[in-house]
Amino acid sequence: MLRRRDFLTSALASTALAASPLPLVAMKASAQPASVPRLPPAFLWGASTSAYQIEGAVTADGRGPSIWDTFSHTPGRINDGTTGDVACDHYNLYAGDVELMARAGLQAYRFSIAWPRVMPEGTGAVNAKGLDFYDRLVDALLAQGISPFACLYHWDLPQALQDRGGWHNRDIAGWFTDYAQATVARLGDRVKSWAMLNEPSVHAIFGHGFGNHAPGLTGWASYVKAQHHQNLAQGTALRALRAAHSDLMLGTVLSLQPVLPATDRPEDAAAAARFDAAWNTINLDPLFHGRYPAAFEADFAPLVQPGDLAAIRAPLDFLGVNYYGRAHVVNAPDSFLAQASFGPLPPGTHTTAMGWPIEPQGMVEVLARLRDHYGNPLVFITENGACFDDPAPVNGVVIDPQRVEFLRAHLAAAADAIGKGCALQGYFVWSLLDNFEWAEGERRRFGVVHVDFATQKRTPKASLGFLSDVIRGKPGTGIGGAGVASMP
Ligand code: IFM
Repeated sequence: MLRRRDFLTSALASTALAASPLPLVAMKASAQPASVPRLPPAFLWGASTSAYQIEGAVTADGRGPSIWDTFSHTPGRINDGTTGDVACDHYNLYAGDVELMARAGLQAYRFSIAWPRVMPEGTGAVNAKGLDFYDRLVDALLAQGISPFACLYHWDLPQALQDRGGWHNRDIAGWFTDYAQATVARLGDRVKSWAMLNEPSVHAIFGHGFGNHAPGLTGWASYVKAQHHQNLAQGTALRALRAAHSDLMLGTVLSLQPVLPATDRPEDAAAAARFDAAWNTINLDPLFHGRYPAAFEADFAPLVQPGDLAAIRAPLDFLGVNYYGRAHVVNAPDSFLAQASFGPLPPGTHTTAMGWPIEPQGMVEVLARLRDHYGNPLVFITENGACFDDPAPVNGVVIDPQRVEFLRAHLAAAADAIGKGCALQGYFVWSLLDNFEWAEGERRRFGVVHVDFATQKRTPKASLGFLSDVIRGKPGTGIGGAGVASMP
């Protein structure tokens, strides 16, 4: 197995830092110079995406249907009526997208593999043509010196498996492990970093509890089953991959947010504790401590078989943390989610176009919690970014000062956390491209690259130029700083 430091060194040795710099595009200075966060030289810089959100080509080369195909084609499910049928057409346009990353100086790319491309029926025969796509993508990345970070599951379950119970069927731990082994057998000679699952609690909460994500199931019992079987699949697959391969970095990705009561009412404090268990520690505690949070042990007990908790606790080489903001929570007796729900934000809190609070310090709190209560694991921020109502492209650029400021503030928080002893080793912006934002469809834009969904034209945003300058260590960068951002 690669030691952690060796892995980072080899990833950095092959970075695109030497790639040709991007042409300069003037950006109007309109604010006071902002400080530029200083991150360690070995810090890894990347961008993140997921398969269903960008690939399109949903029937190409033998891909089977996923639960998101079914869901997005169900009238009324997606707010703007779009689907992932085409999305960013990354399946066909991946080479240009890789080129953009290289020109920006990004060193790593986190993407997910679509299980229905690899196994259209979810189990059984492997679809070689589906894996060929990832082969081409990985080779293109490596040719540009970009390290591939693959995630095996980002919510696009084969529909055929949903028809057999999906995450409610305990057999899914074995199905997922077979799929993981087939995928790593093909790509593991070049892809050295593998995450098992993306945000299992979010998938359980929204897809299997609230029902506003695929597969649209509802209720607490449904959430509990989806949660336990994801945990079990994660641990089972990770152990199998570890046994078969000695040179891989294996981990998983969680969405973590500090949870605070929205008021000083005691019932909201109790609700916040329950919400924290249902969102955060429902994954963290079994992963690192081999137990479910005490508040919910009884709910999980009927599902937990001998050996499950030991399997889930398989040691991770890294933890991916997706951070967007804190949760401000109120008691909500009617909410399926532990009788708790999102409440009002503290007065004066700035928000993104999703209405999410902008709270960079929460990232430090999450990382400090991992340091203090979960053994300070090696962490990558595998997602952080923001949705704003960006202006249209003008002269080949989209000026997105709010996103620049969001990134600057969160990179400062990352530096702060490292200074406080957190084992943070890298940062992947969410997202490389504007994409299909699940139930919100295409109207919510998180990219550092603008996508015109009608023409598929890519236009870099100022935020990509900002990141590019930070990666290259240029002083004075930032909104209103030097007044210039490097842009493709
Ligand atoms: O788009 C999602 C991603 O798929 C998972 N994490 C949060 C992002 C923004 O909502």
